[in-house]
Amino acid sequence: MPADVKHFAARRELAQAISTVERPGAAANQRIQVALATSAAESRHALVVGITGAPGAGKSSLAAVLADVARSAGRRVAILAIDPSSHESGGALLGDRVRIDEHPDDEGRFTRSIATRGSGHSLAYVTAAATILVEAAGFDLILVETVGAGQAEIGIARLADVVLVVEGPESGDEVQAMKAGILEVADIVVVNKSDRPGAQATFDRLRTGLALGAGAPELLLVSASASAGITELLTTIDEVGSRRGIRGRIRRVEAHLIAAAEAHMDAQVREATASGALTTRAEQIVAGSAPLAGALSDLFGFSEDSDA
Ligand SMILES: Nc1nc2c(ncn2[C@@H]2O[C@H](COP(=O)(O)OP(=O)(O)O)[C@@H](O)[C@H]2O)c(=O)[nH]1
Ligand SMILES: [Mg+2]
Repeated sequence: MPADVKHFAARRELAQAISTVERPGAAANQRIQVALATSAAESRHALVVGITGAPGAGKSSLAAVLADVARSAGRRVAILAIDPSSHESGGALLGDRVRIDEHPDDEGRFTRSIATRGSGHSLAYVTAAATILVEAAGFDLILVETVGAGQAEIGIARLADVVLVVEGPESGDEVQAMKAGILEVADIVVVNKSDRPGAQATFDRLRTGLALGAGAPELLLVSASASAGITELLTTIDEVGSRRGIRGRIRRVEAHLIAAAEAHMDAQVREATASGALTTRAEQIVAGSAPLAGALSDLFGFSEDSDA
């Protein structure tokens, strides 16, 4: 085993490496580069599953039982819980921290919460980096839990090999609302809490609502707390994952770069807004004293080529 693999194999080291990439910069890039080299040397590919859906749908519970099933099949499983709001509420993060200690002696498990004070973009940036590190540490299955909140979905869809959307039985009209957004990025839609009344009705409504045929997501009815349908779910995840092929790591680096570019752009826009440069230029354009052409390069540093 190469030294780097040993280095990343220890969960404590992995946790520290993730802390490093939580602060973008040269040290973070160095860590990511080492991780990619480690993975390439081992030619290992992890299966990254994005788990999304409304709060309370059962994402954390599902991730936990999926991890149990995969772990008992001998797979090394990591759970990354992404929660943009957790630093405000404290609740979800605390819950996830409790889970970290559930398997303290099992080197085949890793759980980590990721919460940054930054924008959705920086969260996507850190998540992509963390996933690359976890893969390098030899985890086969990486479950990334995120909240169903627009920005996070786009990030997770770019990053993950398989996107799982979790619905609760009480969704009702929300199911319709979600169809417009989250369901579009779903590879698999799971109606959770099949032990509860209403789950079957939600499942039926979704089956009718989702266009069946090419491109339509898989639809499953499960119960995380009763551990019903979980083996089937894992099989479906693996099937969808294998259809995707082994481009996963490239996709994760792409997601990382896109998130970095978006964060950079965001910062430029904020700066131009705060400094008044944006307003000044807009006033000049309206008054005819400055051209529209070139405004993007003047304000945001775009090259003239992309400024057409
Ligand atoms: N009855 C029932 N409750 C569940 C099931 N899965 C999760 N729950 C409960 O639903 C609540 C929210 O679950 P959680 O996993 O934290 O949802 P998340 O916010 O999507 O991560 C918790 O009280 C869980 O115990 C299930 O299959 N059946
Ligand atoms: Mg949760």
